[in-house]
Amino acid sequence: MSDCIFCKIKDKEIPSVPIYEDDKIYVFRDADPQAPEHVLMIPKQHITGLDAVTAEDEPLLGYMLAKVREIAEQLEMTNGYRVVINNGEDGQQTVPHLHIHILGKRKLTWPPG
Ligand code: DGP
Repeated sequence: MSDCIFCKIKDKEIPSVPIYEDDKIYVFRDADPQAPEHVLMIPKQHITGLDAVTAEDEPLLGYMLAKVREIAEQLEMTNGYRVVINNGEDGQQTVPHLHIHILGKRKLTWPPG
């Protein structure tokens, strides 16, 4: 989508620090990290958020979740990590392109704010 910041990042029109890329997803460092390691995994396909996911997208979502462990291993998050998907206004989603936050390398608190 032409005015989507994460589509522009995926298309390399906006620079980012790449962590992993394949034909379905792109993983890059979050510009406003909330932990010593904080990356975002996005689908290359523009999906605005969890509310927009259809049955057709289920294999892609499964693929993304299954990839998380690989990314965590690559980033040496050996002591655990957290996976977050913010959705909608109350979920504090600020970028309307589905993304999975992967945070680690510190003891994360619970509950989230
Ligand atoms: P969320 O609140 O779940 O929509 O998270 C959006 C995240 O995206 C937030 O943690 C900051 C990050 N972000 C926003 N703009 C950019 C950008 O231009 N580059 C990078 N690397 N991250 C961004």
